[in-house]
Amino acid sequence: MRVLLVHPSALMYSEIFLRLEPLGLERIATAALADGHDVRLIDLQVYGRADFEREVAGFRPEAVGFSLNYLANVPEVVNLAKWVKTVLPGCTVFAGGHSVSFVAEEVLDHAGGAIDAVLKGEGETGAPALLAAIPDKAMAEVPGAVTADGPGRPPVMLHSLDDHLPARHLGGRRRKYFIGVMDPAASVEFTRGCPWDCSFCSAWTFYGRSYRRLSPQAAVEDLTRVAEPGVFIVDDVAFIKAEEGHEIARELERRRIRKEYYLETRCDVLLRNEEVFRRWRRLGLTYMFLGLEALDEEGLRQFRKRTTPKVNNKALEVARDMGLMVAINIIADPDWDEARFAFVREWAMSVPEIVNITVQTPYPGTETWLTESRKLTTLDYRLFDVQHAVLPTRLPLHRFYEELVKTQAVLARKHLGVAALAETTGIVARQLLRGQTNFVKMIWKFNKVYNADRQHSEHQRDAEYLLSPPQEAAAVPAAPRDRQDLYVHAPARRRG
Ligand code: B12
Ligand code: SF4
Repeated sequence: MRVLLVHPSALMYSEIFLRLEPLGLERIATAALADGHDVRLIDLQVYGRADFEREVAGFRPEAVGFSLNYLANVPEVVNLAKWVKTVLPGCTVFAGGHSVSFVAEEVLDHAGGAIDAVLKGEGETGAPALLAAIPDKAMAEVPGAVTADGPGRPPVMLHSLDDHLPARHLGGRRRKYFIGVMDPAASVEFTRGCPWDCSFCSAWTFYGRSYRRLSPQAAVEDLTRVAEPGVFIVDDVAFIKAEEGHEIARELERRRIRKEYYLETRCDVLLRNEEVFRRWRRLGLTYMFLGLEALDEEGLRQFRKRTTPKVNNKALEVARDMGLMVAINIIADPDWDEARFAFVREWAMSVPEIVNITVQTPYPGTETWLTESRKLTTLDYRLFDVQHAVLPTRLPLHRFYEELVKTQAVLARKHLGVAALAETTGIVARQLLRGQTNFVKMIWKFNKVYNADRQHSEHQRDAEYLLSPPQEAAAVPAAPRDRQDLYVHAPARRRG
């Protein structure tokens, strides 16, 4: 069967920092190729709408699968699906990915028949099963599939992550993928899932609070297929288990593979497993993202981060001592006033790290979606991008954005600091020599993207599709004791 896999376009506010390859779709492509399908992949982060239309017209796919990891991409994907059905009425259209797994019925509804099925959960198992079911019109029977007939059987977890290493050759325009100064950058996955349960996050509810890994052999095999010198490790929390990180490191040392790495981890994990991070530093680990989220005890408790300001500060010291370039995330509560923004700005200026500010956003699939007692002020999917306030702000909304943008400017200064540093160390010059301009362009785009008037005016746009509001908060216990309603993949003890 001719199958076209499609990743939607990048979100404007993220694109200035990074643009990464669609790893999930590349893995699904491998699974579909193994079943003998003729598979193509188009990533609209790096190709335009005209390219997509040309691909559909030329390839005439019998099935089109959209990736919907991000809620803000829902309207775009629904409209693309409707367009596909008008030009190829016989084509089966399906969608899968992180966010759509939590709003499957709503998305089918918005599409009004243009999306035949939403596949919840991991796609490496679901997509091949769905493709196999198309000729018999048995899609509703596929585990994880939600169709016009309603939800069917629960999704099945992949037996081994070693199977279906990403089909990177299908993408094209790989030089467009970058993260900060790491330009170009490929992505790899060593582990999947997260055993913590932060209240604002859906990584744990998607994977049923499980945590799995690729074998060190498969992880290294995948790395050897990566041509780029820079690698972003997509794991939610890198090197949770020190021994696993050591095993991969050992193999890389043996095979003398050295690249530049960017990873994300928790402060407590960095402290607990300092040695493994030091070893990876020697192998090329250069950039680290630490999700601090809050600066005070109370904030950390509210987010159920299960860590303390003391641990966080200590971790920053350790990372500095290792000579890593660290980026930190802080979550801005819409309740912040001028004084709180000023405090955060002051703090951000006092630390050498790059500080990133995102706005607290209750997403479907998170606990805060159910427990957040403040009423959502908008149901426009496009505003659920952690750069807009979707909860009531204490300050007038425009004022809130002014403060946010002013704070983002601190961030910009940090970035410009990094740029200046990069320039002095010759990184930018070397990138330009190699024709890599993503990072340089990003520096200039910054002021254009972060703009209070624009962010404010985006709330006034007409919304074609609206998110269904969460159930009345009162109907939901404050801290759901039985969290099974949140899970996409059921936790191990419930599975089966
Ligand atoms: C790596 C990552 C990123 C990378 C993006 C990589 C990329 N090109 O997509 C970067 C760093 C760029 C990123 C940025 C952001 N991210 Co992010 N990210 C992740 C993370 C940690 C892992 C995703 C990943 O690559 N996994 C590995 C691959 C192999 O899996 P996958 O892509 O999920 O695909 C699997 C399934 O989803 C499914 N699937 C995917 N597509 C399809 C398609 C079909 C047809 C089917 C059937 C199945 C299917 O099958 C795949 C294989 O099993 C997740 C958390 C998580 N654990 O999922 C958050 C997560 C997805 N991100 C999140 C957020 C909020 C963001 C940002 C908005 C945050 C920010 N601070 O700016 C930005 C927006 C990015 C954008 N699109 O512009 C939220 C999503 C919230 C939401 N509901 O929308 C998540 C869930 C984290 C969280 N805190 O809850 N992110
Ligand atoms: S925020 Fe990080 S540590 Fe917390 S549940 Fe999500 S992935 Fe895990």
